[in-house]
Amino acid sequence: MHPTTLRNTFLALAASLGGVAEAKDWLSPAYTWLYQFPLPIPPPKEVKFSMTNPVTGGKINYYEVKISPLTQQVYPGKSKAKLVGYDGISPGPTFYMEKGTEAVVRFINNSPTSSSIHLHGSYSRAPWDGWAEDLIPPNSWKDYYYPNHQAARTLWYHDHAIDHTAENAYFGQAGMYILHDPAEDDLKLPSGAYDVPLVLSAKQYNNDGTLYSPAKELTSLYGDVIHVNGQPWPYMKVEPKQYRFRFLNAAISRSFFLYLERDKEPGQDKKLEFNVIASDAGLLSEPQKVKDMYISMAERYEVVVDFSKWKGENVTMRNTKGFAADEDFLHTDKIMRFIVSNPESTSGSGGGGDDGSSSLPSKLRTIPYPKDKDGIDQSFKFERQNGAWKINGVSFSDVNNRVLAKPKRGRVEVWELINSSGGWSHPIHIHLVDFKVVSRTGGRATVMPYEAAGLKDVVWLGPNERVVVEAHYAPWDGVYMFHCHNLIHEDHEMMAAFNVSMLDGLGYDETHYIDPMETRWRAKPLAGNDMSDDAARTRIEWMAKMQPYNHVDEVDGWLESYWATADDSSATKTTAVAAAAVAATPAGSAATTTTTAPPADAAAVTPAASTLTTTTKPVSTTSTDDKREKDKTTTSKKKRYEARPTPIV
Ligand SMILES: [Cu+2]
Repeated sequence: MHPTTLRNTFLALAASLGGVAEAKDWLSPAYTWLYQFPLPIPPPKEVKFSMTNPVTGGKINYYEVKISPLTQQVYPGKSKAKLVGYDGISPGPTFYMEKGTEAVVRFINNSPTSSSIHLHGSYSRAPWDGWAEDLIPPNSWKDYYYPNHQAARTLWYHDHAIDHTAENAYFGQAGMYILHDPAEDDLKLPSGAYDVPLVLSAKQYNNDGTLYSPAKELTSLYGDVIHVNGQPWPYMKVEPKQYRFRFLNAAISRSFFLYLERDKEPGQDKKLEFNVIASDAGLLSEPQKVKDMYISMAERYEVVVDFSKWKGENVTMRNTKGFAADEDFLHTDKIMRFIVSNPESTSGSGGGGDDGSSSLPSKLRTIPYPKDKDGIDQSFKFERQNGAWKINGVSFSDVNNRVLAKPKRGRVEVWELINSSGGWSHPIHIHLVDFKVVSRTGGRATVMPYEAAGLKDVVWLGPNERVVVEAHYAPWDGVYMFHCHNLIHEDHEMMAAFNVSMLDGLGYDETHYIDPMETRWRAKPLAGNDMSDDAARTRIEWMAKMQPYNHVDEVDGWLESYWATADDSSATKTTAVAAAAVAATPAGSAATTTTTAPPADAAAVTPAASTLTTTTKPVSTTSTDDKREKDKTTTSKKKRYEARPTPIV
């Protein structure tokens, strides 16, 4: 029995004996300051320097983020909570990025535990995707190279360290990363002070005001204290105008079913209308008018709320009790309060168009859905076996078997996700791709309109649900993770990998980035020489010369013309070779020692120890390049696509 359950049982027992009046009201000390503290807004992350990409002539922005301990006074009069956050704040600073400007972000780990950083929503190359075993140990650093080339969207960066993601994210390692593009800017959606990030989370505190740790939890930590941008139940003063709110559910186990109500006229039957305009992969095709909205862990939804009808009133954002698997407590049905002023500001340029009007475009964008495809290519059962969380019976520490899919680069695949674990919720995140939610059967038995009208990278697999998703496995090859985003489940092995295979005949002689543990990109210990701006420039130049992202606009076209003439079997051989090598261990490809990974059965029982030990056994994946057979039919293509420079290592 995990601690929360034990305590709940005690409280319930005490209540039944008349000893406690309100069982399950609180697990934390009572928090009595609802709507009394303002909503904090994380500061924007500043660029350290900009430079020119030596190959493309484009701009690269360079940032440094220090992962540092901090304290936060959550309970007035009690001890401060001890957290670890990006730049020593939680949530971390917000990155504001423009499409077309690449970024290199150096994460410097000044905390006592290892980290790995995943930029969720970015098709980063595998070595910069935050592979769980690609750790940045304490007193080390790693540079992450991000393309910023996708459509405008709300991304987030968060910890992904093997076996410790839940603790690290919960204790503060999460922040927003907002990508703009000109097409979205042209829509004149609410901007500036009217475009507000709202990072939701749910936590539990100890009696002294410090944060309760999820480290020993085995199933879920739902939390009884709801936070927005790090503050429990805050308020926000707004003008009677339109606001764009970017919701991110950064809770480790709690889903939300949100709605708005006027304090004057509360009630589930009086929910207020708002528009959902964007999801994980950016804008929807058109605004979806709703009165409530589900948001599970790691999902992002952007909404526009028009406060002009509620001048001088309070509007409260509520959560719904009694849905999904989540445990409810006294105030978990409340999120935050908006205090709507009477007069509008005369200076604001946001709020829906230059004139402050309340219009919203009826059409937002054309969604690049993958081409329709029949049938099921992969089927995954998310299940609980003898208390362990697994995908098709496999644990992430089962390194010989954890590559569960080998989609060929550029192919569209349909994946079936089945919740076979009884009453639990599993938001499923597939790295690299944006997918279409095709269908949902069982459970809620419907795809919500705001899920269907855009592309997503997380889909909520509710209790007893089966969801079908379809994605284009592009633009890159390489080994990526997919997993449950209940981070307790993820840390306890509900995670696996897929290997987007190299194509022999693509005829595009690129430097490969298939191995997320490749030595040259790994973290390095802090050393004075490395940390100067000059050293950083030299390193960025070296990375840029290998052109990880240069041809992204052309790649889709190349893949399309490849598949127009190639048949599936021609690529299978390569796929199998590459997948086997990486499946044996994801460790570095530069080393030459080949070792066998340990047997997996013990790993399933004690995942923490055995998973970590497997990460130190590198195997060569470069040999797979040598084994590739050259496809004679693509010689002309090969000439057309110039060769890349040899990597400098
Ligand atoms: Cu799960």
